[in-house]
Amino acid sequence: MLEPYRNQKYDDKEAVNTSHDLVKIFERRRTIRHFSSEAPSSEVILNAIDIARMAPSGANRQPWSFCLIGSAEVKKEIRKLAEKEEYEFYHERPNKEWLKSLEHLHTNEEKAFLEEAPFLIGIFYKHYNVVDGKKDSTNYYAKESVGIATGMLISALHLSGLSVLTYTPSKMQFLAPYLDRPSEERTFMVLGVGLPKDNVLVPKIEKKTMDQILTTYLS
Ligand code: IYR
Repeated sequence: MLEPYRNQKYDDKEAVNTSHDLVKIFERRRTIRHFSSEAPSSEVILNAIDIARMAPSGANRQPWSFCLIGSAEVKKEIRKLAEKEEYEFYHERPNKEWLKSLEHLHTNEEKAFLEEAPFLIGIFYKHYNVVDGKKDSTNYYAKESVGIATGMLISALHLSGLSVLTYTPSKMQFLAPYLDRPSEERTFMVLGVGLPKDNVLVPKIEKKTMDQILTTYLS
């Protein structure tokens, strides 16, 4: 079945102006690690997840699910479980090359932001679907699809004025069982979401330039 495509129409000038404005807005996107205790409205976050839901996915299987966490008790437990994994990552089975690459980010096993961020979003994906306890169908490109949805989620949060910390726990297996996720779900990422703490500092980093990342074949 087909239906009419009702996309947003812009004239060329509007499109160019909008794209320039968006570049300026996205140039300011940064990962922050210290959140204000002032909590944004959960409505903004729910709408951002609603936007992520519109992401393209392999065979439109939409292999993602999201957990929105605001409970202090749940955040505290996630911090405890995460810090246990991170302690191992930083101290018990350190990969020297990896740790060296992280130095400029000043990260360590302490994950206070998991409690300080007013909201956490757990993002999960599944390679297959289960119906009545049995494997029912395959999801294609599940990781790529959830990656796109996560990008749209981060963009929507940023455009709504919220700041995000993309957290990839060193070992993620602890989260899905703690949140009682179905066994076919794998953790993709955790986002800390909120407003930045006053005068928050971020690492001085460079983004690659367009020349470095883009090759054009335009004529
Ligand atoms: N999960 C660890 C280590 C870490 C890994 C990457 I890749 C980063 O970009 C940052 C940190 C941690 O969160 O500390």
